[in-house]
Amino acid sequence: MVLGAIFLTGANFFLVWIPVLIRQTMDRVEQLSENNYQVPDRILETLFTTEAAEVLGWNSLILIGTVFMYGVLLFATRQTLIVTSRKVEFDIRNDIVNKLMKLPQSFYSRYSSGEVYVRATEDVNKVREYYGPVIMYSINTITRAGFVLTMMFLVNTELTLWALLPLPLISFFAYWITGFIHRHSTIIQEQYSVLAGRAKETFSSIRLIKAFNRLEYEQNRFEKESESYRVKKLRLDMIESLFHPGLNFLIGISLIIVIWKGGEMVIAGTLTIGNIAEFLIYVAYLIWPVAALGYTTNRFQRSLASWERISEILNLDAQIENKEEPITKEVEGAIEFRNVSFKYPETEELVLKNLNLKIHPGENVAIVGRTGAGKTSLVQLIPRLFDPVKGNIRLDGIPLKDWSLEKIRESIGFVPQETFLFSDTIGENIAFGVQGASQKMIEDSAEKAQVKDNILDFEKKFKTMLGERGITLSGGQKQRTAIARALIKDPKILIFDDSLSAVDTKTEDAILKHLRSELSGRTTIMISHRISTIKDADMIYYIEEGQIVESGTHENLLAGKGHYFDMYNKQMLEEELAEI
Ligand code: M5T
Ligand code: MG
Repeated sequence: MVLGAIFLTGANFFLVWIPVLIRQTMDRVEQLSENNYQVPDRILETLFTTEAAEVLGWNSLILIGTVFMYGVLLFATRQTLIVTSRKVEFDIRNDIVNKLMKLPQSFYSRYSSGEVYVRATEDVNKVREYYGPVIMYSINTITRAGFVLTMMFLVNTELTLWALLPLPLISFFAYWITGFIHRHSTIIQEQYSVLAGRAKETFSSIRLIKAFNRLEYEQNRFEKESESYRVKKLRLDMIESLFHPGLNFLIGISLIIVIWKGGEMVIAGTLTIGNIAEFLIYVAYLIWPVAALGYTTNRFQRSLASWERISEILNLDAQIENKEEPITKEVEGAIEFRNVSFKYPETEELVLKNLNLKIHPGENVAIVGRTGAGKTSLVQLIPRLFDPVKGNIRLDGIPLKDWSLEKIRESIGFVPQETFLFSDTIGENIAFGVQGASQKMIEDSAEKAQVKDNILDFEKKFKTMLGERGITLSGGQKQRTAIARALIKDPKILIFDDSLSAVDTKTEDAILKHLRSELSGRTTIMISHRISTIKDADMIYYIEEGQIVESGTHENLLAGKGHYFDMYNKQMLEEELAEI
């Protein structure tokens, strides 16, 4: 940046000599014309030999040289200052994304994804503008105005003062109009996000809209937002169209003053014609730096606001982080909850209350309970998606907080309740958790999850694209793909959060058989609403309102005639009814 400042000062140094050269040339030409000098017919051939040609030739050459130096230095300025600002932008953006990846879930419930997106893009861009254009224009304004004003005062103090008269107006005008444009662009930007968000929502739920016959309603809703955008945009366009004519009007006033006052002085004999030409150029040189003063003040304020928003994120505490020298040894798979209480950051109510649970390595555990009982919340604590508010969780007897986050997460195969698949091929979706997974690994885990045959039925097999630009899997296919994704990691701990709910009982049996035979020696936690899924588990926990109210094997629990027994009977009854 220092280098850029030096280049820019140099560029402006050369710039101020251009009007001087023009003045000299004009004054010499005028002298020659007063002496009735005869211009030779073929001026180029006689270049540098006749007096007129000498004046024009030499001065042109020097002028070209000066302009050339100005151009080279300006290029060097941009290459240093603007390039620096791009690098700053690159660093800040990486820092933000790095931070965003680590921030706790509570951050994401506080900020919408749109807001997060704007901070990582728009705000970073505004800060870049500070390092680029704002600094560049500021240096430019200072050095150019310094050189130009010095020259102007050297030539004629009175005319300088006259010429400077309208300049503050230009500065103020630029400040006012860029401020106005900025305020309105922000409003328009917001309106645009609303419009884009609505369009995205509409098209991703297009099936629902058609099925509920809401096409016309959605169309009208969109049109209303679109109309509001149009009106706001047109207003901004009008103000923007005012900018250049307005600026030109003020410039015109400056130029008229120079010609008027300068003309008087020429007539009085205190100034030459060349001086007027020189002054007109000086005034033109000053216009942009002076306008830039208003413009940069505005930009500077915006950069500052953006920087505040960015540093707010950068200064946030990641909360769930590795402590110094975390444990990275191999995981055995013993999990213990000790008096664990948990609530979500955005609510007050405890979701888990003083919960105790002990799972031995290789044990096959099931968690059942009514909807909203806290099953999902419980298992989310194991890979530390959240931390408990009270009590602690131990993995192999060591508090989770002492473990390396990467190690814990690497050792857990998690199948969330809601399946998320990326817009990528099925193969890539399965391989997600393992870098450089081989085709064989992908196929094996698909086989274990009982989804391989389905995939082979697709024309492009494992290369079939999913999501927006591809096919949509059935609910059960999605779940099994997610199971394959967990299995491919070959994890010590497997967590299935209601992951067989969309699978028929026959497929479920096949999956469970595989899990039991091949995956023995792994700790498995299975959440389910269906007793058939979990009746063979080593241990079943019944959860109600964040507490374990019953535990034991299937037989034990039935004999206890409690909640589990009721649940079982209800399901048996339903099955019988279904058979009739
Ligand atoms: C238990 C609340 C939810 C419910 C309670 C996942 C989640 C849940 N909750 C939040 O406030 N924020 C969240 O991100 O916590 O919910 P659960 O643990 O999801 O219950 P479940 O898994 O036993 O239910 P289900 O329907 O999956 O069987 O009050 O509002
Ligand atoms: Mg759940």
